[in-house]
Amino acid sequence: MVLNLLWMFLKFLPIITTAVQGLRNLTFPNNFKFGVATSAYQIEGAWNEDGKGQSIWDHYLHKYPYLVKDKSNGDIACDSYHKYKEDVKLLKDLGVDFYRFSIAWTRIIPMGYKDSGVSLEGIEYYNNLIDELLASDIEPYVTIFHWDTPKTLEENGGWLNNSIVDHYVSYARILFELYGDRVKHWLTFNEFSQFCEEGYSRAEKAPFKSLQGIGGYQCTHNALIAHSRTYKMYVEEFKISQKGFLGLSVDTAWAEPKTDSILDKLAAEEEMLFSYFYYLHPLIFGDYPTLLKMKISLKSSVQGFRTSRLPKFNESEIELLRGSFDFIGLNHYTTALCSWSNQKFPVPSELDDCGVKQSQNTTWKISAAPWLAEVPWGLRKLLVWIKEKLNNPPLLITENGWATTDSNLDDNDRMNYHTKYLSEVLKAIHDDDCNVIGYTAWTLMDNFEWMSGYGEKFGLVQVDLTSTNRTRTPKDSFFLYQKIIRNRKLIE
Ligand code: GBH
Repeated sequence: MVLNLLWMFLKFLPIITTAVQGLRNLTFPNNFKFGVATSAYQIEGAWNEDGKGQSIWDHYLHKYPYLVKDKSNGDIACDSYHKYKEDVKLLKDLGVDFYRFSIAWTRIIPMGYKDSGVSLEGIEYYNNLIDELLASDIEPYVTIFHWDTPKTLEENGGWLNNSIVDHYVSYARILFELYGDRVKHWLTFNEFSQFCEEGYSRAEKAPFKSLQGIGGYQCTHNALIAHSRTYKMYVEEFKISQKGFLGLSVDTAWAEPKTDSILDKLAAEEEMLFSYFYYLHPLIFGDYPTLLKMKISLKSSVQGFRTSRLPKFNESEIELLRGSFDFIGLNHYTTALCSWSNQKFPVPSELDDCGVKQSQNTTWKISAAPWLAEVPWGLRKLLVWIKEKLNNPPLLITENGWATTDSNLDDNDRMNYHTKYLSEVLKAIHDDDCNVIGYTAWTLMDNFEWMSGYGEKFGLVQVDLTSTNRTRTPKDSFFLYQKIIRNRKLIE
């Protein structure tokens, strides 16, 4: 009898534990952090106030306004330079653990150059913002560079000229000295691919250069070195006293094979190599992936270049790069289907070097941004890929969000998107043992969406662009996220 009961109990045990597990799956680990992100040019405005110098975005969008879909720019944007206190109130109400924002280099050092003098008003602005955040129990997570290169440095070649590394490192030093007592999480760069390949190879972002197959690689090379030197400086001079962590944000879509065929699987791998492994491999193993080096070098020689279009790291740079982070930031929005392309890309070009064609499944829901399709399972696959290929680094999702054309308060699509993507994060944590330490929604409020102007809205908060007051009103997604954060649990 007793034995029978015991037997019954043992038989039920798995059922009981699955139920518990199912429940546990909706819950985020205790130390998991929630935040929202913005960037300086997209929200601050006040482009020429209080001695701020010009960035390439100020300069080029004034010079070529027609490049932006609605001919707008970030001159005023959400006016956060003047309204930061209101922003922090919203953040407090939202209940986030941290706020990821970026510092405008030209507010701190108007002329950009090392030793060219700082702006006290600019310094004061971020002091105030940081203090306001801390007073509200919100941790500042600071992006040192979100694409707004000082115009003066661009006149000297910008990220194509390796002398920018010194200027960047000394700018970063100033930030650690000024704010490191209160800022414990730093991101050196936001998305190499966007300001490098789009900025210097494809002329799709400032400074609108089109050195295809060359510019993007050179820019990335210099930025990677700048990152690793900044990490070394932080570790050697600041980390022990300030006790902070330094990482960077790299973006990638998940590359899914278009069909089950071996060829499509290889194409998807190739896409991951060029869009992601390329940037992360040096930081983990010290150098670019061998396959990438071989392919670009081979193509370069066939094309008549005397050396590879992909620059080489020397021994000391490799030494500096290897392991140069405390955590990795991931910006992720969508998934692309991959197959080999028979399309003629320009030669040379990064697209040609990779050679993969991307498409979307016709059944996927597409956002107001045509590149952004809702494919939640892609995030889980990507997180597992990162765990396996990059030795399971501490991974902070630094951006994830959904675009709409309107800024209606009942934003169901955005609520669905965040819920679905967060549930894939939970599966990756609980079922796949991925080391995901936090999640950041892009973005706090509707703002200047680069070449799409104000037409694509990613915000949890609506901003009335017609009022000089830039009135902020939380959308439904704001309250959903608030609830998720408060319960540390997804709402079924
Ligand atoms: C982020 O980049 C940025 O960090 C942020 O500033 C921005 O506001 C946010 O995204 C929303 O866009 O398929 O050729 O049309 C996102 C990076 C931008 C990468 C779009 C893929 C597709 C271009 N993504 N891009 S294309």
